[in-house]
Amino acid sequence: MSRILRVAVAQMGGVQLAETRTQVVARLLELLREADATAATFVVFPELALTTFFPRYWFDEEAELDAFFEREMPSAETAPLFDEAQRRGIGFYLGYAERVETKGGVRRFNTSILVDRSGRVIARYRKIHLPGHTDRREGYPFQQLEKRYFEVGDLGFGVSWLDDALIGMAICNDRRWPETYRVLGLQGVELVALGYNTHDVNQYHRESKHLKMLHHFVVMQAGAYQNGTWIAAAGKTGDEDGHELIGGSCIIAPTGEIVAQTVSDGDHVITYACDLDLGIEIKQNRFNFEAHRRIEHYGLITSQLGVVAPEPPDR
Ligand code: CDT
Repeated sequence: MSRILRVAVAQMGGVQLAETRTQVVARLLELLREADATAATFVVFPELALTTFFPRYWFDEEAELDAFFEREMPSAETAPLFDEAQRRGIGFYLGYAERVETKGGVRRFNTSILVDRSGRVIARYRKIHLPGHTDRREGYPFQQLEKRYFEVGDLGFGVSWLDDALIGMAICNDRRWPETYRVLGLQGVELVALGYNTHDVNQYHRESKHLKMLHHFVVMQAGAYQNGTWIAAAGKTGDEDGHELIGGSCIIAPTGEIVAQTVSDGDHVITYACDLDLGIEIKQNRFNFEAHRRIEHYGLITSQLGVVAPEPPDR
């Protein structure tokens, strides 16, 4: 008998700077209800779902920056989402900016959590592949200050059982790196939940909209197929504070096929009945890691960071 998980991807239109947490949570609640109406039992929300994508702005004052961060989860403002999800028996993935106070000082991460159907946080992931820069870039259409505002995640790429589905998490830029999927794949992941915020233009080089979408999909389709896993990717889309975010939220099968995709520029739910056993054939044959991987030849992947090419021949 196949194992079916009805997965919903809850795409959001832009979250404007002026929107309060309470207003955003009201939108998330509506998306949750829509997902429930499609009989979904697991919902994926975007990266930094509770606020605008604030790393596009330079902040001088720590207090200004901290306004975008959550000190606890759930908080008074986000508790209604947890309560409603529990009432409806729906699990979810939620991305947000996490602020933690430790003996060593304040730490900030770009985080996602996995919440089970009883409203309990069962796993946390802190974004590892932080894009952007730490300095202010004059003349750019926007800043990308994730490297300034967040620490590199310290929890690794893990997997957790949510009912009988083995779920891994990743965030936005992580989807462009094959290592993300392979580390999850080596733990037998069956569904990668992923939230993102991707601008429709690059900061420093021109790229056609066609290529932006191609790259968005191609990395996830390859990651799904090469690891025999489902991927559920939820983004923000449309206008966010005058900046355009790409849509293309989607559900991808372990075959690499896109089985569902959003079409609108606003809040929008898509649902698919994911057969978690669909990846088994791929995991047992084409990408049977145990039988075919040759780790004795992969050492450079963990021992070397950048490219070291041999000297070109003298001409
Ligand atoms: N949020 C996020 O990770 N955005 C990145 C932008 C990369 S540009 C340096 C993305 O992969 O879409």
